Amino acid sequence: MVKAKKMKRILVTGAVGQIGSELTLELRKRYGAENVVATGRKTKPSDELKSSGPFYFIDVTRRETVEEVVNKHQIDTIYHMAAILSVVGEEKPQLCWNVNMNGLYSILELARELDMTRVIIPSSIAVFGPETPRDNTPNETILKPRTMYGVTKVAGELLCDYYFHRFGLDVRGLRYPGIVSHETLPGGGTTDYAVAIYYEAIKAKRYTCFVRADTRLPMMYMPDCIKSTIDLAEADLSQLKHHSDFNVGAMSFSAGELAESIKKYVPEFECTFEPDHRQKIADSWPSSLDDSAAREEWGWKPAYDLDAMTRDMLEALAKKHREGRL
Ligand code: AKB
Repeated sequence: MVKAKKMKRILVTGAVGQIGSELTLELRKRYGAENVVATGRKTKPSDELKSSGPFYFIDVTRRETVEEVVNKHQIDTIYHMAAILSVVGEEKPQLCWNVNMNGLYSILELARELDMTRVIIPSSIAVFGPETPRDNTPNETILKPRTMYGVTKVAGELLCDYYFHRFGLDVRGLRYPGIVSHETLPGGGTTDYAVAIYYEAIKAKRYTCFVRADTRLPMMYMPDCIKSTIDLAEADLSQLKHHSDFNVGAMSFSAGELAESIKKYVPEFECTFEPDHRQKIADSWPSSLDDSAAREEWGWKPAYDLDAMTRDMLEALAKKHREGRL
């Protein structure tokens, strides 16, 4: 039986990314700034990320760069957020495999060798494919993705579960839907339109969306994303039947409905739809998720629906725009 231990010193990889940047700040609030070490590969961290606690540049595909920071700060928990997303993964499949698989393998091996307390490794709705039932997609279902990103996420889930069962490493992960936020832009994903549309609604009052209006995907607002990640990390291990592959749902809307929800608050906003190569990826993903396993095993419950998210996003971005920060 794997024994639950206490998380004390945390390393976040991909801390400059869309989720990692906000996750790091929340973890620093909870566990103390000095106990949460942020790392990125190349992108300059924001002033807040850099000044609020330790920050290092590492490359997850070069294990020695990770190991150095892990040893220096006696890390016992890793949130491994660094990954290449779906669109860039299709442009550069070899890079996607290298970062997502070899990077993951290094993290898992390091955690195993050092007998770490916990590793949190996000997965994605990209594990599903065209043969998967699209509506209310179950946790256990057909996993035959058509993108390299999806392939690495399926293989990653299996590898993480293997480390749990074979080595007793407490690895946990959730399948993120598209994540919408106003602090850090996402990079290279298929669901990026659901973020860009808000920025353009405030800046230009118009947006050309790269998927069809009827494209319906599962989405989640950042506060729920951070909550789901930390709630799963802190869940009672004895209650978990799944480990690395929890569906987490929050809302599901079409790109057309998203544009309409913005129009309620920005009536002059105009959205046109010009699907490109990303449409095919979106069409291979579910429209909504059955997340009953997450609800039953660790009490998952989202707070934001589309309208609440739209209000919050527009308010935050309008403020940034007024202050010249957009
Ligand atoms: C992407 O679009 O690639 C990501 C994801 C759903 O994992 N946002």
